[in-house]
Amino acid sequence: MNTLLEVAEMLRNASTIAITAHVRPDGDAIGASLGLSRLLRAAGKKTTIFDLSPIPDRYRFLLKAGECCEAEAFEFSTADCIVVLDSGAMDRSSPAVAQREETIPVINIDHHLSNTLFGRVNVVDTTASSAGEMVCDLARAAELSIPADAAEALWVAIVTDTGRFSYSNTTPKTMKAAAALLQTGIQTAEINHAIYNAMPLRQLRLQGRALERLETHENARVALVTLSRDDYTELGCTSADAEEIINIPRSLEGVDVALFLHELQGAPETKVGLRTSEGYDAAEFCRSLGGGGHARAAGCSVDAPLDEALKTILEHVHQKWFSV
Ligand SMILES: [Mn+2]
Repeated sequence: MNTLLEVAEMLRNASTIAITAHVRPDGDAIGASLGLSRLLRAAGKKTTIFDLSPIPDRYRFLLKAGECCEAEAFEFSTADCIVVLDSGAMDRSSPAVAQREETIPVINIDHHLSNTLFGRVNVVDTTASSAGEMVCDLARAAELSIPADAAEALWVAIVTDTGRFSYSNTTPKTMKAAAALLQTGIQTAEINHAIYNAMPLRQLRLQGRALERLETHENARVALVTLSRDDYTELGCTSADAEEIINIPRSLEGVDVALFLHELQGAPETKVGLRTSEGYDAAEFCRSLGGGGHARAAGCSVDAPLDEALKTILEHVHQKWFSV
């Protein structure tokens, strides 16, 4: 494992830095990428964020022209290093990373318990709430001040990965990082509104559909919702509209294990999102099924249609946590 000080030194000696994050990026992946890119640009570096897509509509207000591109449009020979943010494994990010790892140093900055240390340089801090918080730590290590446009993006990263400062990953250090971002004068109420209270109708309808599907198991200690490919098609939604769906089963009284199972368009498998209470290791559970994540929040895929995947997952849940 390396340190953020070492990364700061590498970045200081670099002139062009390529940045990416995990596929189907969430608020943290997007916010951390934009935040790092902007603070490095303010320090005089050239940066490009590649393959950060698809960006869910609720985060589009953050984007500025010329920050992001497809890997095909980027001249990798100009890059001194590739920073991969918020990604637990090489295959969780753009294939362009694996294709270049021999020739360009890959810097892996992440907070997932299941991180495989796939980079040439690896900083994995499982106590950090978010990759965004780690970018704040990196800025401090590099003695770089955070400009307001970077602060806006990093705020989004921290707010979304902590569930608006409500999950157990929210620490005093998280709050201090957030306070430093506020200090730059960013309009956090407006940002929060854009993320949480400006949902397109289809997204609320999708939540309604999921709520109708709520079911409980194991004496209501397990709650889950499902969405099929047909649900997405019928409501004109994609999985990018489903980021908050897991909060539906998670919010039910007495639930220790919350699950969201859904079928992705154009893929044969079923995606599984998992949120758990203390004493139920979500990362370990998902790792045993080829996925990964954090202790309280993790995910995996099951190579089967929804009904079959649901059976498999419920059997695993029973075996692992409720069979004695
Ligand atoms: Mn994250």
